[in-house]
Amino acid sequence: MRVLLYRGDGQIGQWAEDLARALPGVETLGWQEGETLVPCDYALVWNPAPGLLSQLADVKAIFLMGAGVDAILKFGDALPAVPIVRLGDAGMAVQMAEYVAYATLRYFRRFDEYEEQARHGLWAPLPEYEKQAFTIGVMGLGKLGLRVAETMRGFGFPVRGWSRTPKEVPSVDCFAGMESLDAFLSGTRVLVSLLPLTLDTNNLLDRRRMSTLPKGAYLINVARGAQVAEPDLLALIRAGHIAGATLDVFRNEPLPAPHPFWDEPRITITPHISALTVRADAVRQIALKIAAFEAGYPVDDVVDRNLGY
Ligand code: OXD
Repeated sequence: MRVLLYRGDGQIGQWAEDLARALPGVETLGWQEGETLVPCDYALVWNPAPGLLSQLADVKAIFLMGAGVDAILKFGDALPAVPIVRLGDAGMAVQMAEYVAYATLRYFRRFDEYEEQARHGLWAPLPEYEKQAFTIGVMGLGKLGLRVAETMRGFGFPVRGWSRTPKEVPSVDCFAGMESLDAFLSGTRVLVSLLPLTLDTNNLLDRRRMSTLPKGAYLINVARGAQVAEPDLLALIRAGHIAGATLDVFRNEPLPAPHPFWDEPRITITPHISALTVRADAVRQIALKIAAFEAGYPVDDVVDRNLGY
């Protein structure tokens, strides 16, 4: 079996070694711009180049080395008509839960304010926030969103979730569809986005919707930056409506040097590290899915191009 490996950052060496271990006998190959690809059974890609996609019409499936699909679906009709499979959890859900728990507790226990006080040599206990008034609202109830919701429930926070289609999650107040979005937002103190980026979620968090959050709300974005209208977020923070934001993703990455977010102390910036692909888990998962394809069994996490995830 021949498998093509391609990453926009060129880092395929370890993936090739791990895949050879997981699928003995597999032949892995790379590709460079301008080359003609030899026929392959499968492709593993991340941030693929357009010149490569047109050569993948005969593979049995394209596997993504990450969870997000926007970087491949943006090619639209230029994509070959073969199944595209994203990573399921693969070690990312626990990292998302760690990140969101850290950011939420930092606000809830007011560590952000204590950090600031300590910088000024100030010893001054602040009133505690009431946990029942600190509802966590998780947008996107896929594998990662569910893990985040469960983790925050475990700390005793009220948790609500919002998804495109109705879901039932124990101890989570579930909302579904655009018609319930305002009701979901109006009772959310900490808004966490784990939504995929689609035509419907691009700019979903605009000024009007973010104003629906109660005064003093926080935003944690670990999904895709383009879901947030960045100037609107900045305006709402400066106006005091949104108390702070922890952002791991941005419309343009790396976040450009002159971007005003860098100068806003109520915005905490991390460089797209909330959940890094755990290569060993990812390769194990992909190898099992290749075995399922070969045996003609159904495979999880096949991307629905109409839905955009
Ligand atoms: C992903 C990411 O989609 O790293 O996996 O953002």
